[in-house]
Amino acid sequence: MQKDQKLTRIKRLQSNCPEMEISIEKSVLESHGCDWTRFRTPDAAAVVFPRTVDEVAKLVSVAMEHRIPLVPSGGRTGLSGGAVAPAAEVVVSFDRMRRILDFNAVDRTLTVEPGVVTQSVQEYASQHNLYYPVSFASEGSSQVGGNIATNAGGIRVLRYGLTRDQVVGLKVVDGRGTLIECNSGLVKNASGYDLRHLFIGSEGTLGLIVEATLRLVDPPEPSRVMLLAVSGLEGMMTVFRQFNDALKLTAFEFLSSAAMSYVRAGHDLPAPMNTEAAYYALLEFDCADSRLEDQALQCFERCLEDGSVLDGVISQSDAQALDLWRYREGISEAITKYTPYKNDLSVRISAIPDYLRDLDELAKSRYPQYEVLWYGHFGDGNLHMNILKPADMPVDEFEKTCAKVNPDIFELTRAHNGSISAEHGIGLLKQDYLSYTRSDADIERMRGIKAVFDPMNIMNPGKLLG
Ligand code: 2HG
Ligand code: ZN
Repeated sequence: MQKDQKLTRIKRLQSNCPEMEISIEKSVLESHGCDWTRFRTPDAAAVVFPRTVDEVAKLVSVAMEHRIPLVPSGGRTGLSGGAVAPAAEVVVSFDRMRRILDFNAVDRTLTVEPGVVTQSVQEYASQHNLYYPVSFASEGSSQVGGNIATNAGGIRVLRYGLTRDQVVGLKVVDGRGTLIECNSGLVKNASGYDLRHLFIGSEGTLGLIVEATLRLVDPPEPSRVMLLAVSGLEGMMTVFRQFNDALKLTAFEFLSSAAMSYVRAGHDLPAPMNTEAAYYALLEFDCADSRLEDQALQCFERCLEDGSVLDGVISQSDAQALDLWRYREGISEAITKYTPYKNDLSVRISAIPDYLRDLDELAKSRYPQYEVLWYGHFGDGNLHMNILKPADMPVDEFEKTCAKVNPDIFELTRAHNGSISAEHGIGLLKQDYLSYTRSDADIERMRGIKAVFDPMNIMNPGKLLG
């Protein structure tokens, strides 16, 4: 059945969009039919590579007429299955839409096509003595369109906000094939509902992002990075408060001792210091002069005295700062071979110690057979929970046993007023749990919004709202 469906879809595309590059090669279907999620098998009908906005609009009109489901695909670095095509969908890759369209030095904006890689935006900004602050480990392959569709976060959210906060203009082809232009790069625009923010974080379920105008900011001050061995979660909060009150933080990350062991083993990294601890904090702060460095060292001394910090190192050069960042940024890659089952959770920053303590107890009692790693963006309340698969266990069985505990994890998250997805999205993997964070009425409202922009349900169907 799925095979016939695929053939029909391919034929319809070939005859209606003769100008479009269409691939049905096995390797392309496999590579472009999925993201970094390991728990779903891709089975796309075809992958299309539009080159222009007109081609995208035409594609969507044809898809609407023939009810062809479309799955938008960027750098495919997502972790919730938002870019997986498991049911004979047509994948829309933006690999051929990678142009930088405009740089405006007065407005400090950069207008790009959706397939531009995040790191290219950062590099372009820095060549013009400006800065694009969205940063995360997969920035070398993730694309701007995907970042916007998932409202990507990363390591500098606490200073600069999420991708949402950088988008000042957006063009989207919605599920009706209509080009919608939002906000035109304006700083102020009090003319009613801001549709831009509906598309940001919509995971491709409302339309395809075809152009974005991004805000660039002043280059950051010279900074220092510290890696601290921390006594426990209360200690982590003390450290956060001390440093956050005294200095201008650009990042405050954390990792558990197990995460430290895996990242060291995976990347062959030396022990960062002599002392081992339950948790480590990695912080980055503006440090343009020795006065600020002194302040940081005073904070460090105070934390040593009150017992929250046991040991620590501070970078003395940019190269050392990058080396320290590897202990945090390298974790996800280092544990990929253990097919980790991931939950991406958030609570208010002040709630982290209580929440994480409860979660850790739950994990220990319900997953006694598994190793659970904690790391994440402490400074914005985002915890990444990674459960490692034992080598001899089949993936299906592992996924099922991990998922069994999800209702309890998410109930706990609800009790702490948190969210079941902080920055990775709902995608295919978390949709059964959406009601732990959003009310039934909210979900109905979202369905109503989807029907406005995508009445035929061809935009990434089966994702987010199911
Ligand atoms: C990170 O912060 C990424 O390193 C990946 O968001 C998180 O691997 C994860 O669960
Ligand atoms: Zn993260």
